[in-house]
Amino acid sequence: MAISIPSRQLFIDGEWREPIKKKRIPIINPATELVIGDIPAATIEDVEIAVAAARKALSRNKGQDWASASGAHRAKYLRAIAAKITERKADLAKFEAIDCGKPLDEAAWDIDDVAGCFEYYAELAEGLDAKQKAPIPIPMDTFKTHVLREPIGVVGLITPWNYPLLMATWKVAPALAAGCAAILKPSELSSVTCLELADVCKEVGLPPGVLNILTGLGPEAGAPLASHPHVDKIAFTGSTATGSKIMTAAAQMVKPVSLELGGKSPIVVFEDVDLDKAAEWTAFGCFWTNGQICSATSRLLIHEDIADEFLQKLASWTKNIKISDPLEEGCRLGPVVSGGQYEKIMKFISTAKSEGATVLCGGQRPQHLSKGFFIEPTIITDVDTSMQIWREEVFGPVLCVKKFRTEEEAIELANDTHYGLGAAVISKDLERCERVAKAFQAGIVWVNCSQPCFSQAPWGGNKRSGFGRELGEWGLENYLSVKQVTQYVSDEPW
Ligand code: TXE
Repeated sequence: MAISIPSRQLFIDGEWREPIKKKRIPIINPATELVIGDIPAATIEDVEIAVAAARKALSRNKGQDWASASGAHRAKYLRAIAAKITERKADLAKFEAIDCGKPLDEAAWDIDDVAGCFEYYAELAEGLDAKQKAPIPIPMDTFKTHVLREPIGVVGLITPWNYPLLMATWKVAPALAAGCAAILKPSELSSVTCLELADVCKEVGLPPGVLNILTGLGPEAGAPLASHPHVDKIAFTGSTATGSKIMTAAAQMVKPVSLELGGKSPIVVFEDVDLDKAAEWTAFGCFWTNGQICSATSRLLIHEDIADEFLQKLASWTKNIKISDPLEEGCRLGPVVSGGQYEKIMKFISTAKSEGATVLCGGQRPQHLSKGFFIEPTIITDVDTSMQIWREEVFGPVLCVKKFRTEEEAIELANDTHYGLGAAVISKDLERCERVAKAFQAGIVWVNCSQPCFSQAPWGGNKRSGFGRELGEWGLENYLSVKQVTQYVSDEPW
């Protein structure tokens, strides 16, 4: 299937613009290792122009600019974007598949979620109008107090490569709904669909400067955005190391940040489970999107009474996962995103072996695929809690396993990590599930499942997995500033 990727420029002030330095970055299809196009590479000069355009979008025609327009007005654009995304779904899914290696079916679900997320924040934008000027009860009748919920201003949105358009949407949709003007910097490893979002914005006539999209490298395009004095907030999803740099840059200007960072999430499987169902959720929780999910439940804690039988089932389930080019019918696992990620994951596996762990299944390039960054889904046992494979985020299809005896021990092992993003528990005893869910130190907990995610529910982590919540009404709050207005209403002198 020959797919041609449109050649695009940066999207600034409602127009396509060649980057000032005219640099471009090749797009590599991770399934074939072939160059299939290129994207523009923004630098600090382009960031300056984009920030000025975004500021202008918030100040032009005072009273009718994006920030002071009604939520209902902004919602019309968000709904129009959702409709166009749905119209272009087939192409967008293919672009996602060849740009980041995601199986085509999964990519199509992502695009549905993108449209759903824009629709959802259109609804919340409409709801904002009714919430404005809501009176606050205060204990003195000589005063009246109400609250205005105003957009934070110009926001920088820096996103990763694992869910290229969806992660961008989790930030763009609420930011625009709130009335902010945004500059989106997607990952250089997979920017194609974000540039298509720019084309959609052009088509629906989104006012110039409201959304600017700068593709490019992290240090060249992301860093100047994070440290820019006229960017009022940064929202970031990516590695903990880069998140820390962004926080440091933002701290210089006391700029708010929200950070969704890495994870090493546990899944605890008790002895009373249906083994087949539990094996399926365990495999799905770690191997979905090739394990390239911040919340992947990549540490399995299995009750020792069922460990041997469960691992046998899990291994045979895992060996049956169809690994192929993402465009091939029935593909369940594509390549990892890049040569760099491939090397990094293989190194994790070899270090685990050298530290004494056992590879129960996988751990290699699949024999039937000689090209592409493919790695077999891998299960690693005989793991010690001091090993790198147990402690560090792999961000690949690698599950490591430890046995436990008691509920207390399982919770202690689950929480023994610097991260705190997701956690899952599988058991028929729902009271136990509730206890364990409460005890997990994580922002997202799944009971008898792993990974489902809904636009309406909060998403984010604790500890080194970051702070702030995306999605739901929390996602909108990220981009709003609350202003207290108190009026003296008595005729009596104060
Ligand atoms: O991430 P980065 P990379 C983890 C995962 C992966 C590792 C490296 O473990 O193996 O990170 O991936 C931009 N200032 N996650 O290198 O660097 C960059 O251009 C401003 C987990 O891709 O965090 C991209 O747009 N921006 C994760 C974004 O930051 C900078 C998803 C993320 O890139 C920058 C992705 C800088 N100095 C990777 N340097 C998750 N939590 O979902 C880079 N960027």
